[in-house]
Amino acid sequence: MKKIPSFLIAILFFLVTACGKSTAPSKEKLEPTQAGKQFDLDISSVWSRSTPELMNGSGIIYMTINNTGDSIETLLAGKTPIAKSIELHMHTIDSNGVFRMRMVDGGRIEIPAGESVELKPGGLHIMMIELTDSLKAGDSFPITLKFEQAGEVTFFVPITDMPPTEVTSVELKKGGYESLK
Ligand SMILES: [Cu+2]
Repeated sequence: MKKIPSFLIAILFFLVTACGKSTAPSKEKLEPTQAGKQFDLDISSVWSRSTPELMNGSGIIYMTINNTGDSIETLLAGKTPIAKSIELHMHTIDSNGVFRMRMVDGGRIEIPAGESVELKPGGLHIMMIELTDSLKAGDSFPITLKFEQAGEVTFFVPITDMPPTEVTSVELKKGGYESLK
């Protein structure tokens, strides 16, 4: 048997590992992370934009909500200890090209069975009204969302300057944020 030069083996090894790395992780991260499948929900890419000062006292939360169940789910309301109230909003551009936001129709966001709804800059978002503190990058705070099927679901929202670049699911807890204490 001919001896294969060691530099060729090194190149082959590099190619194999490089290919493995480029395809595997993104798929894994899209899988729901909840152990025991407590909810038919997978909530990922959660973030709130930092506000160095308490600007007009409001803050915005973005996320992707995936309905992994086989019936429609509806986001009805939310609450957080760091704001007086929460509204479900939509960004729109009016006929004069002016950027506006308004409450979503019916005050609710529907997520069809097996589908995802993205709350992202320029579109749907969760608005925090009358914040009690500024939002510092690196911190996080709890939020409770109320769904028609799943009921109250609580998780932590990380505060960042930039949208997250990776799809990472948050850990969901049943009940309101009061139960975290
Ligand atoms: Cu808004």
